[in-house]
Formats: sequence, structure tokens, C-alpha cells
Amino acid sequence: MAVNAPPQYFRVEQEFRKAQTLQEQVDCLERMLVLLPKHKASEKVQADLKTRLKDAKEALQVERSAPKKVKSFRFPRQGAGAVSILGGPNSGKSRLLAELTKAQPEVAPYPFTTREPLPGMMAFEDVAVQLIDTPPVTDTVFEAYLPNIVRTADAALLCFDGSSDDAPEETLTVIQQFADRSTVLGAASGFVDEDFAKVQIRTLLVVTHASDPQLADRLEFYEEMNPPALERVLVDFETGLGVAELPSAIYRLLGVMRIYTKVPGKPVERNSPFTLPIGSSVEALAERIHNDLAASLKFAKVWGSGLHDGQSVGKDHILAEQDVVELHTA
Ligand SMILES: Nc1nc2c(ncn2[C@@H]2O[C@H](COP(=O)(O)OP(=O)(O)OP(=O)(O)O)[C@@H](O)[C@H]2O)c(=O)[nH]1
Ligand SMILES: [Mg+2]
Repeated sequence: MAVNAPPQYFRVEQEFRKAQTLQEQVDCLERMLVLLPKHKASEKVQADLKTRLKDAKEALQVERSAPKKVKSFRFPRQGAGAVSILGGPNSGKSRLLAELTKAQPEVAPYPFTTREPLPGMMAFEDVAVQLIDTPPVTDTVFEAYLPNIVRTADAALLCFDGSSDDAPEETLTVIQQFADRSTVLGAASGFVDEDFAKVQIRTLLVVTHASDPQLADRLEFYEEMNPPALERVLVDFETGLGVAELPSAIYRLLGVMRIYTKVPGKPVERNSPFTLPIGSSVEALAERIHNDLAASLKFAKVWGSGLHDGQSVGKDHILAEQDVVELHTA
């Protein structure tokens, strides 16, 4: 966004994107309106925010007065982030969930096996990532609750069946179906331009059945159809190709870093790192731990790359993956 807003604004904007209920959306929009600087350049954004707020409030009224008819699924957020698993029928979505988590989805060699979304927790080193398996999408089949699941997650996996001649077309159909519902499977997560209705979700193309001898032809055919540029990994759950590297590729999609904290004079707490968006400052870490801590924060000592061990840094110091931080309030 071209508007010169303070970092708090963008944090609330992030929160807004992941809001799972209308009430959460209303709360975030109200805060964004307060935080947004009021000047000529931000007029369009202000107007957009106001429209969104009005729409969300109206929808909230409707939701309160009418019982829900549409099925919806909300999975409490757990771990360092959430990633939805999308794709056409039989593309390996459930197999992926079964391979990387303890969840036990039905996996079968015929299409339309999965009827409802199912979450599972994937371990990557010392963090966990929530994966959500979903029913297939085709040009005629699309569960109404899917955009919400995809938009409230941090990233998506789009499965492409490397053993099927139909995969190029089916995969493009999935992308188009979501695009038709203002949900753009793309290279980064965030809003598209300044259009608050449209959300982009960072998506990894997961080519399954990648040991298939005709894979290269199918991928070439896919490329010729001008799909959006997505990062891509090749896996085969039967031969094991690429499977060991998949968790780290999924973790990287989240755009977060792990930060370990320590109390002065105590050892580092290695078991449960905080995960913060890449580029976060010492202050953001303090805020994550406790609002009061951020207010009373004086400086921090950091152990990490490019620093002396225990180097003192200010609130604005930008942290890096796997830094160890000791926060000092006096
Ligand atoms: N050889 C091989 N088989 C795979 C691979 N991935 C999935 N399969 C098989 O392909 C079939 C379909 O996999 P599923 O995971 O059920 O596919 P899905 O996308 O969940 O299908 P729906 O739920 O019907 O949309 C199953 O028999 C899987 O075991 C792979 O990488 N290699
Ligand atoms: Mg399935």
C-alpha cells in the first residue's frame, strides 16, 4: 500500500486478513481507521475501509438475526501458522495430509473422496504448522466455505497430479474458481492493490506423483497455458521423492522466523520459540509476549548472526531467524 501508515496499522491489517468472524473483522477495521493517517494520499483507502466496515457491520446484523444455513468450518489456529491444501479431485491432497501429520483422512484412488475439510499438525523441527485438507474443486463443484478457509490461513498448497493428463487444466480451474471469489492464489500473501475485497494467498504448487515418466510433458503443457507464477516443489509419496524437504518448504511459506527468549541469568528457552513475521523488531517480540512488556522495554540483548554474543540493541532492532533475545525493562 502506498499510504504512509505506522507499523501498528499493518499489524492490524494482518490481523484483519486472518479474522475468522465478522465481529473480529469489524474490530480490526475500526482500529485500522483510527491508525490510518488522514491526508490526501490516504483518502481512497479511508473510503475503502469505511465501506468495508459498513458492509461487515451489516453482515454481522444479518448473521445475528438469521440462523446459519451455510455450512462453515472454523479450526482454531494452532502452531506457527495455517496452510490449506487445495486441488482438483484425486490430486493427492489427503495423501499429503496423511504423510505429514498424524491426521487420518480417507485416501483413495477415486475422485471426490474428501467431503469435508480436515486439519492436522505438521512438525517442522521445533515448530508445528496446521495443514487443512479440503474437498476437491472442479468447474462445477465448489464448496461455499472454501474461500474463508483459504483466506484465513497464511498460505496454501495447490496439488497438481503429475500422473494425469488432465492436471494442467484441472489446476488452472482451481485457480480460476478461487479468483472468481476474490481469492487470488499467488506468490505472496496480502491484499491485492488497494482492493480490500481481494485477498492474495501465497501458494506453493505441489506436484504429486512426480516420478511419473511423462511429468515433464505435463508441466510443459501447463506452462503453455500461462498459469500465475507460483513456487513449485516435486514430490512422490510412493517413491519418497522430495517428501523429506516438504515440511521446510511449507514452513518457509509462512514468512515467519523463530525467536528464542531467555530470562537474564537463565538458560535459553529452546522448546517453544515465538514465531513472528520476518522483519519484526525487538518491540514486536515484546508486544507478542505482553503489551505491558512492550511499554516498559528499554533494550534487549541478542545472540544471533552478524552480532556479538549478547550485543545490546534498541527496540527497533530487526530480528533474524533463530535469534536468541533477552528483553530488559530497566
Ligand atoms: N504414486 C503416487 N500416488 C499418490 C501420490 N499422491 C497421492 N497418491 C495416490 O493418489 C490417490 C488419490 O490421492 P488422495 O490423496 O486421496 O487425493 P485427493 O486429492 O485427496 O482426492 P479427493 O479427496 O477425491 O479430492 C490415492 O490412491 C493416493 O494414494 C504420489 O505422490 N504418488
Ligand atoms: Mg481427499
